[in-house]
Amino acid sequence: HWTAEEKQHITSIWGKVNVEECGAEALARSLIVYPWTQRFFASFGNLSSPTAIIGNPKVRAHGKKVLTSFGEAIKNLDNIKATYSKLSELHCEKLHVDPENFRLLGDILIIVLAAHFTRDFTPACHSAWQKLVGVVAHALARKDH
Ligand code: HNI
Repeated sequence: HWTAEEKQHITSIWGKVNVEECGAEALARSLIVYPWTQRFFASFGNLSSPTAIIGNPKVRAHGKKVLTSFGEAIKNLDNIKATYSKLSELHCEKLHVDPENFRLLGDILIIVLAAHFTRDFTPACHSAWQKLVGVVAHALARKDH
């Protein structure tokens, strides 16, 4: 259900993404903007201020992990549900993350990409990424393993 153009927009941006940098930034921003998500990361230590969150090495490492996992979706665009089957089990059954939070993180990721790749981040590109983060959120949220 992807057009050739959509795939192109997704992979051309992805090819320039530094997963460590953008992943850390996206996770840190989402912990700041949606502070209730901090409760999932109590073991990460000091999240008491934006500066603490941005400088927290566990936030950085986890952000990289999350964005690297987006890369798996991009490698398997036509098979995202199966790709995320184990991860959806982890997030829904074990961690009990409210699925709305997947959408919120996806939207933050788009803001981070737009900020990093201003010139390349065209409306068509935005649209392809918006669709991708929606499909990823849906795949992570599914209950029917
Ligand atoms: Ni998420 C662990 C991917 C959204 C809370 N998460 C992971 C792991 C990956 C991952 C990969 C590591 C799994 C493993 O170790 O086997 N998470 C993703 C992706 C999204 C996402 C691709 C995209 C939207 N996770 C979220 C959200 C929350 C969240 C929105 C909570 C608000 N994730 C967690 C928690 C863990 C986690 C909590 C376990 C962290 C730990 O190591 O203690």
